[in-house]
Amino acid sequence: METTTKTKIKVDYDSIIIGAGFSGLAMLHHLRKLNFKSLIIEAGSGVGGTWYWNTYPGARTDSEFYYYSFSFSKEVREEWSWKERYPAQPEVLEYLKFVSKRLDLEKDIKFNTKVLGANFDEVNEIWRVKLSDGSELTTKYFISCMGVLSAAIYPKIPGIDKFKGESYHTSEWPRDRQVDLKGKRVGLIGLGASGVQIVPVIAPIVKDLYVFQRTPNYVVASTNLKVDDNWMKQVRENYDALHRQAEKHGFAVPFYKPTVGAKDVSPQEREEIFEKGWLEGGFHFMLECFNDLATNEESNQYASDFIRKKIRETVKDPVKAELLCPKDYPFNGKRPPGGHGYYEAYNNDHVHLIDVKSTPISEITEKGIKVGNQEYELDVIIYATGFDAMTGQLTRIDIKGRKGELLRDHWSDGLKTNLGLSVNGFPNFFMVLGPQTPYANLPIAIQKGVSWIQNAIKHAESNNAYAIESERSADLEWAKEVYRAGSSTIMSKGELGNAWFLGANLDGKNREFNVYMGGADVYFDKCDRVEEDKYPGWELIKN
Ligand code: N01
Repeated sequence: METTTKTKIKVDYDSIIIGAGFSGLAMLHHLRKLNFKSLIIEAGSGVGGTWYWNTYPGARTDSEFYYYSFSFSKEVREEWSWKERYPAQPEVLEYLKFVSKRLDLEKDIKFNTKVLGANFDEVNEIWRVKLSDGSELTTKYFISCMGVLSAAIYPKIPGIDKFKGESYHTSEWPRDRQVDLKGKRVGLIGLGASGVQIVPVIAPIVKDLYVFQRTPNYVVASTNLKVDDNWMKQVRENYDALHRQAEKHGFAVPFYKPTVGAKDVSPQEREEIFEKGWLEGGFHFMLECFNDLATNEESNQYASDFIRKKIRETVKDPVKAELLCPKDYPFNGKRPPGGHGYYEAYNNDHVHLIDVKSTPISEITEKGIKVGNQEYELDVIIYATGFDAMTGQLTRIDIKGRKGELLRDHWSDGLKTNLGLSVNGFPNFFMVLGPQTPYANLPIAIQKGVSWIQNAIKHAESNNAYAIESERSADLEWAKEVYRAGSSTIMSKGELGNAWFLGANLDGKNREFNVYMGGADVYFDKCDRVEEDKYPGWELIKN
């Protein structure tokens, strides 16, 4: 197959995409509609991205199946049946394998290969992409589909390499063998969404589980259910409507939008609404109870109090219960994880909760974890310590734009992107779920993103352009809007819990909103308007 795009010299591909997860698979499919010769470069041996790498015990979606999936392919929608309301990792991985097979994507994926870097050749206006197998490929368009939470971080604790037992990061869990935790003494560091999912799943298996907690989370119970044929049929019949509804929602979910604030109703009504939301569970509690939990401190306080009450009711040991209650930051200050028996697990005597906020972990030793003077002897340590989110995957490799400028240097004084899709100085480079895209349910955002990129490229090609490039003024304007939107949320106020979306979970990273907090619906509208108005803020380079 020949390339079809307008280039100054012959290139190997019209587009090279990094990553074969939700984003990469969707991007490849969309670019095929332009008759592009495309290639995905994927580090893993199979498709799946996040769902390929994160095979830790208990991994599952915090979002429900009917909006944690694509709607663009009729074949996939008709032929795939989900099994669980909150699908577990193996099911999501099977789904992505099915998408890949049904849309015949695998023939254009190069597995077991990493992109080490890429540089924009200004003379020829093409990208040169360096791969881990030593080869270099040329392409007109270079598209990152590396996901937002893929660059793992380990904590900086002295002695981390000394431990003689087994240790695993959640996102680097072994894929070629079962990790046997039966009867073992296991230590867990990290209680974000990953750690919270692990606790109740391994508690019944291990001999002792030592949970080293620095910051407790507001974990909202999620009721998982089997998806029967009837439910699946209803969703199938309404896929388009559900996705349209999700696109009109600030978090990109097809949810009811509440019209009142928690502070504006009587205490009794508030309690009833919170109870109903809690029963519905997961993101429904966060998004469907009231319209001001992320913006009004008083209302947020009511939600935070409600969850603390639930924790105290569930956890029998009052000392553990108090430790598990977040007190120094508000609900939503971190991304709230969904719980599946999380607090209940602490009612087991062999699940020990160690407060490492008051006395931090001092050292990892050959035998285990030392907190102050106390050493906890362990067979296995699990690091659920998160990611260099939103930017890490892009800044850990050498992406060089005009004049050889590195993307990480370009962002060293603050993030600047055009709607999180493009960056000035980096022509023909696009990002699906780049930094400064919405804090939202991702498959819906991905679907919008790939379709926008497809149309922007089509626009460049139909105008005979060598390149399409974001204008600096547009990047700066978007950075201003990202700051404005973030500043109006409770996430920007007071003491916060090291949230990844603020870059606050990593020493040395700039503290700034890495995501757009103004609402996915508002963002999608902006993207649509840019498309309709023929891409103001982007320049076409024709000679
Ligand atoms: O990572 P995190 P994650 N000593 O950054 C702790 C998505 N996701 O992998 O809060 C002790 O949230 C750290 O403590 P603190 C989802 O968007 C989705 O769990 O900094 N603890 C924190 O508890 C999620 O938000 C799903 O005080 C240390 C933890 O490590 C995002 O991924 C499932 C420490 C890191 O939490 C990231 O979640 C899973 C130290 N030295 C994840 N250093 C689904 O729904 C760090 N920590 C699909």
